[in-house]
Amino acid sequence: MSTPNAFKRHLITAALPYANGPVHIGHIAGCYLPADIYVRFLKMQGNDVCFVCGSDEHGVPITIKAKNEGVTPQEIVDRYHSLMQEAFFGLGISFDTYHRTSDPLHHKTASDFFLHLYEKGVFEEKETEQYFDPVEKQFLADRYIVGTCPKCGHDHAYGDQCEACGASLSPTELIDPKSTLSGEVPVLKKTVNWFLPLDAFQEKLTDFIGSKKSYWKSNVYGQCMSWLQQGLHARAMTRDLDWGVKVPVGNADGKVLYVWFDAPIGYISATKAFHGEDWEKYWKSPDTRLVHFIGKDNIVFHCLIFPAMLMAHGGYNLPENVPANEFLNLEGKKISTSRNWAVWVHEYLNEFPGREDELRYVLTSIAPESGDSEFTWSDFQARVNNELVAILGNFVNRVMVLYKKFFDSTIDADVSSFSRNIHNQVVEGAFQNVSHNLHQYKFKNGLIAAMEVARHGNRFLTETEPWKLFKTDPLATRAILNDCLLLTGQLSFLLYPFMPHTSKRLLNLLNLPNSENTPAWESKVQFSKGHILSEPQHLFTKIDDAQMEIQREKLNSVVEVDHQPGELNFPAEKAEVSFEDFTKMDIRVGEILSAEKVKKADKLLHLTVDVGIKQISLVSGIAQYFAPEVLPGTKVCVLLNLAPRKIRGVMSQGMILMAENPDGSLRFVQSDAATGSIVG
Ligand code: B3M
Ligand code: ZN
Repeated sequence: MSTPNAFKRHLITAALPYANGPVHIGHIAGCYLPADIYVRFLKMQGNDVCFVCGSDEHGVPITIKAKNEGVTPQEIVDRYHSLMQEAFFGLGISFDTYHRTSDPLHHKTASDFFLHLYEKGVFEEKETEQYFDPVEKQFLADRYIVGTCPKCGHDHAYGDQCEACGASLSPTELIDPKSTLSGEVPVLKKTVNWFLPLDAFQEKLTDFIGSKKSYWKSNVYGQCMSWLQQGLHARAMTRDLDWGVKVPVGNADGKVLYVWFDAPIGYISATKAFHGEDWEKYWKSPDTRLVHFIGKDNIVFHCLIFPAMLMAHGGYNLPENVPANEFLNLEGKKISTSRNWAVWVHEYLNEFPGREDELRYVLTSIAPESGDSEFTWSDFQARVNNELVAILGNFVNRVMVLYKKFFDSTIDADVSSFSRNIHNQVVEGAFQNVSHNLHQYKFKNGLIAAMEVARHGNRFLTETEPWKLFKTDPLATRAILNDCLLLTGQLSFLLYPFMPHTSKRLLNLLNLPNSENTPAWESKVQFSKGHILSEPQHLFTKIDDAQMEIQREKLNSVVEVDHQPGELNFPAEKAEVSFEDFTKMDIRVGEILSAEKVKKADKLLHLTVDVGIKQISLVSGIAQYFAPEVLPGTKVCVLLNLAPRKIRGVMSQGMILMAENPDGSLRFVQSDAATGSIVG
């Protein structure tokens, strides 16, 4: 296996997240946190590392979202670009640059890359027939066509795949296809696009992947081999769409580069943005090592398609490793942006200020490194309380408090080495163990190895009982506590890649210099005579049940409003109900009296509605579609006898009936009958 130490330079990339939604804990655990830990560690070891990321701002979903909201795609990506950037920064993800693919530098880079391949004659120009939505007047991406699966008969298969039987499909195979944009039957229309002949790279890619067998993660290697065994086919690298990087050749009006062609070039643009003229050595020098951190759904693009693009271009390094992770689930279900089943990082940072490292710690501990894993709030609470508070925090706090009590927080002689050799062994072992694991992308085990020093410190205190010893032997007590101060210093370096904020706090407690620069790996601390420690302060505090209850309630009050395009637009018919069941529902015409936003909930409005016999309070997930000030006076239909429930602390005593457009946007079901009239 190639060892990172053999290289001078490292270019580390983290997948560019789509700028059509905020970042959630699944993204962090799967990609950004492992990448950040790895980069911090490499930098501590004195490597020249460039860590790039940015927003992926092209692609059809962004155009659909813009259409739904009646704004431009640029407005959508501006909104999410800043939100994501702030969330990453807040959590301490230390990108050297966080770029964006709508930036002119990226457009030029991607355009030049395409042109280079075009001029080399790499592409195949092909005329194909594509589905076209006659109402929306646009070609339809595969995902925006639904119909009946030719293999299993499922009536809601997508143009690229049937999720019922797993068959991969092409849109023309669907029976009774419909556009999810307008609901219309799409028509076939001829169009020319440029294809990358992946089949021509089959052999080179097989050699490339084959050479990784001994040291790539088996899930990544296995997935690549399975693609290769099925045989690669030419893939279109351009699309008929007006949002993206324009295809830089003649006769290509209304066409842009395929989002998966331009997005990985985003890594190159980001490197240029950071390093200017020097960018090339990070991409082309044989002493540079390229590693892509991604989630498992991006494997084929990073391990086969992007390498084929780089091979076709020539002069570029190929990825040395692609340590893709699996998925993180949340409270028993798949995380879903469209269903709002997620813990959003920007919300976490607001609701748990100063607790960035608690999230980093827990997400590293449960990272889906070799299989899907799960986040639950009760596990989060247990790990914070039983590990961070009870082990790490407790050790450091005992040392700080005892030092203050017995020695007025003042060191009486120079202290630079442990009084007992056992500590050296434990600390050296921990540095080696963390290093060994991180080199192999085993972040969970790395963190356990670092925490071992805190466990050791606690055992040492328990065995030596300095609080008892002081009376009879103050000198020995000092030696014990000095050892513990040195252990605390070592912990600040061992934990730095995983918990940089805590690392800083540890140095602050010890009152040691704490520069903005990355500390060196295996650094040592020393205290000079007369050094005064800072006031003892808890590193972590317990998370109580009430805080967790709020989070669980928040999750369970999720209202489904924001659908991904193509998703849920034509749900299958529901099972039959009896007339009697139907008449159980008390639906009445109501009039909205007042509407206001629910605090810290982007999608919710709190409404007061007059339903004739009374006024009720309702919480409705319609904030994205209606401004609160336009609602008073609007006539709506309300299901009155739905069991009341609290949503974000506000009582909701019924439900407003909404109709959902095929594109996922919502409209009121309305009647001009008098307020209070029964519907049924
Ligand atoms: N934006 C997909 C994703 O966010 C895509 C990654 C691009 S990396 C070049 O999962
Ligand atoms: Zn099927």
